[in-house]
Amino acid sequence: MGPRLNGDESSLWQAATRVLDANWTGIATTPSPGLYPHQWGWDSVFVSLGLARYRPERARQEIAGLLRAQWADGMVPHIVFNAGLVRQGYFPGPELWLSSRQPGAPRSVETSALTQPPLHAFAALRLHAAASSGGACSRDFLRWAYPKLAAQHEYLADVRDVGGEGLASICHPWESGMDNSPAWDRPLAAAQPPPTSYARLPVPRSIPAGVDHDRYVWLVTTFRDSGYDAGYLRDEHPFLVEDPLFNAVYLASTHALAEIAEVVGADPVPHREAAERLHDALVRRLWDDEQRCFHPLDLRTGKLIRVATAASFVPLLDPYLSAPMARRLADLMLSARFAGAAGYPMPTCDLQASAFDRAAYWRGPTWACTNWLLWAGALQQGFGSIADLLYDGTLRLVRQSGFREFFDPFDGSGRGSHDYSWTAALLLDLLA
Ligand code: 9WN
Repeated sequence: MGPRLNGDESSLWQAATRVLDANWTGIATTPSPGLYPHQWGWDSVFVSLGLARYRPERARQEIAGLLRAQWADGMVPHIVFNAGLVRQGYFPGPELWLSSRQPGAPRSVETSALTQPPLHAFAALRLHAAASSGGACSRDFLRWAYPKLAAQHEYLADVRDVGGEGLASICHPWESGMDNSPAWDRPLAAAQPPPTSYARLPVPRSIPAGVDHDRYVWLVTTFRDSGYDAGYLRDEHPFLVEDPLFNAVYLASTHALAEIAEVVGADPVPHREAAERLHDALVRRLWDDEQRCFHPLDLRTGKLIRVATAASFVPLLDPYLSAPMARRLADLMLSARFAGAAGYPMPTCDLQASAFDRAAYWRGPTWACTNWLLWAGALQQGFGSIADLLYDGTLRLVRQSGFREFFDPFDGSGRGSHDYSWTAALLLDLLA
């Protein structure tokens, strides 16, 4: 099974399916062999988009694994631990989160207590669309998933709308998916942990270590010590940000939820109304007219964080984004600040920002997942040539350097881990 491809594309296709098959544990697909041995939220969602193209049943299993780990309040966790692999040494493991002591956590698996960009409903609808003639299995799956996805969205609307204006806030850089984005430097620096109180394990990877990692862990322990309490989050937690990527994905998934509701015979209207409110709040709160792009809003200072990153453009996914705003985003994407000297789209940080670093994880390198979101956003806005740039650039990166975790935006060399699941999966989605 698979689309009609030329010789080169067909070998890429085969190689990508080998990566995904090798990273399948029997329960879920790990982001990368060795490095991340468990199931991750938005990784699995992206993986499901690739699996949908050749193993639709497993694509559904991938999303089901996340939804089965949902907490009683509707939160879908960003890590679902594989009990058989906890000794592989990923830090922080279940011992940090202590989910098994939380009354609202699932009993069957241990999980983290944070979430990640909620692309789940968007992906579930895409799986359905990719299923041959909308198949019965796929409709059954949507029937099973719909109440869980709706509960996930209710959680975001209730517990995470701390600003009270309709957007969901993230309470940790890990929730953004772009851990060490320069956008988090200021709010993270303002969160002052006590001296290190846990034993650091060596971190054998390119992720931020040292003081930033200490702060990441401390933010979790302080949230955990409150019993992961919504009131604590609202009134005391030091890191609380409304992020354009997270909220644009939330909005795209809310539209998808309305369509899923129609497929399963539920009422789509509340989801349509929610999407309208989200669109209004996104534009009202995160659009920066002076800088002509979206920026995160730090709820603890009440100020926009004015560093343009790949996240600034993800609201292109919004079907009701006004044409002038979409045009401004496109102009910035094509300007010297994002296209400039970079040979490959799309650097994760403004090339002219002092924080830009071509090698440093989410501070400059290009990633298949952000490219894919922007490709989907460009298609949504009818920006065919930008979509082509992202499509061709992403294929070129993989041809040149393989299924790497991320890539140098100037010369396309591969960085981080090899055989990365979302790079393989999103390539399949692009080729299909
Ligand atoms: C923390 C798995 C995850 C991705 C994130 C990426 C990185 C984890 C880490 O790896 O985050 O969740 O250990 O740094 O930043 O986007 O989901 O691939």
